[in-house]
Amino acid sequence: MSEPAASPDGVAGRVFRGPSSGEVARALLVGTVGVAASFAYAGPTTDFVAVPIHGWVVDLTPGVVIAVAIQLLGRGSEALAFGVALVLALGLFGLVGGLAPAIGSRFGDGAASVLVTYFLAWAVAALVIRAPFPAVPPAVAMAATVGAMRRYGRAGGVADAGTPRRSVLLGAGAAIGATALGTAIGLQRTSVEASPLTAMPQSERRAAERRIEAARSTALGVAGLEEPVTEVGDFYEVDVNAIDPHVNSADWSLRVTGAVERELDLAYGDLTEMSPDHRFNTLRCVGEPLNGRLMDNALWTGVPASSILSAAGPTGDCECVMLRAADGYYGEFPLAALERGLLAYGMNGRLLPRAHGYPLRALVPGHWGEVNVKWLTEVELLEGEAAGYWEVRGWHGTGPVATVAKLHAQNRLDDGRMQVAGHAYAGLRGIERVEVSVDGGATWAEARLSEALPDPDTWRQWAFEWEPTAAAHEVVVRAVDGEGTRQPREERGPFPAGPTGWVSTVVRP
Ligand SMILES: Nc1nc2c(c(=O)[nH]1)N[C@H]1C(S)=C(S)[C@@H](COP(=O)(O)O)O[C@H]1N2
Ligand SMILES: [Mo]
Repeated sequence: MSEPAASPDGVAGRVFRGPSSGEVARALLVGTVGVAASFAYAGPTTDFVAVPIHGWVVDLTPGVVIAVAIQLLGRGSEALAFGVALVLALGLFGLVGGLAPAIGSRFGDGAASVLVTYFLAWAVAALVIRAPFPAVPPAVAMAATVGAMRRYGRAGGVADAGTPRRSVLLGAGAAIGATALGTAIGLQRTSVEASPLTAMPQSERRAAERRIEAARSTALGVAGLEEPVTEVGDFYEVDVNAIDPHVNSADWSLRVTGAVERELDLAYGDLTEMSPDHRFNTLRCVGEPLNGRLMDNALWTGVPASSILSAAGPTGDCECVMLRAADGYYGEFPLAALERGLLAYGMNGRLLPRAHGYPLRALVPGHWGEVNVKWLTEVELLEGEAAGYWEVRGWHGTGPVATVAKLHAQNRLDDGRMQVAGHAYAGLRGIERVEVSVDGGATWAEARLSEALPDPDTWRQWAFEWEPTAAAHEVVVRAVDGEGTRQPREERGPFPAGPTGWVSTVVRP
């Protein structure tokens, strides 16, 4: 027998046996060290072994399950998917940590176990990450752990019948230590790469700030109501990633391909050199609940998509376009909508933050959030219709947004009146008025509206005050868009085409 420490469970030598608890614990320790080392090396990037696994988890999960998870858990559904990916990564490396020493021991001494661990771990990691080099750190760390355990085991430590508690404590301590160290180093690595610099040419920044200030002054001054311009840190975030892509603008370019007279390949500098446009644009996610929080407004800086499209010269018949992104996401919609759009590299007077699509995203006025592709890499002019990422999964979110009036603030005023308020949004149709009922829909009155922002695809604040006459008022609110069409009353959930109905709430004075 080449096993140095006699098997404590005394079953060695039988033909079939499952792993002992000690072997499972050792395998898990090796796996933990591997995952931690991968994160220490890669940080939250696609070179971290759990990230591609997360992509598989998302791809293999049926669209309906994802839709339900998003509705039930919101962003928690991403954390859940990433948690599953981490467990799978740990299981995969743990399997290597369990199998490799067993295979190695057939070849004799401890050195063989270390080598087999290294090569097996490297091969598995390289296959998952699809790159040879980022697979080296976890493989080295796992091989070293196997080596250390054999050495320590021979010296009478790990899994020796004499001191099981001590070895368990040591192993658990090693796993916790490796995780803490790997996490600390990995997080350090992102801050080196740094969030996109806050730099934006001074003159542009000032121009943006003047507009934002003017827009802020349109607020109705309601306590507890979101501002007309959302702060970058408060702006909702929806995407398919557990870890957003890290795009370096120096190696990035925007390609314009497909049915065009001339294909283009534009560097970051080519875009920022063009004369910029600043536009307010409200975004709303098709997957949000009726009175949800996935609707926000910002000032975006960039170049009109029309100038880039006309330089390429579209020739296709379908009048449709596919936008593709660095995270593998893609969205298809009518070319005419993109022609009104902005290719933005700035948000509220700063460079676009990574979470919102650095270095470049599309803003498609009047359309649901999902076609406002972040981390944009390619604009493909199509010859025929195609389905985007969410359409493949059953959603219908590439068209114009639905009209909505939300109710997000409720106040008792000093003079005894009650106040309700929110934002109303109808995409490019604009908001003509907001109607409020305080008797469950029997009678209606018109709410106050904030002055419209200078750009068309924007929300407006509304507020309504009244003297309470009952112990409870059922308040209902509905918007009328700029074409005179009232928000439909029929109640439907977000899947597949966005929520409909009138927001209502009971106010007790
Ligand atoms: N590349 C990429 N772009 C994307 C997405 C994505 O997952 N990947 N999600 C879309 C969806 S569903 C919405 S609602 C908006 C949200 O933009 P925000 O995160 O800046 O608010 O981005 C869209 N653009
Ligand atoms: Mo969305």
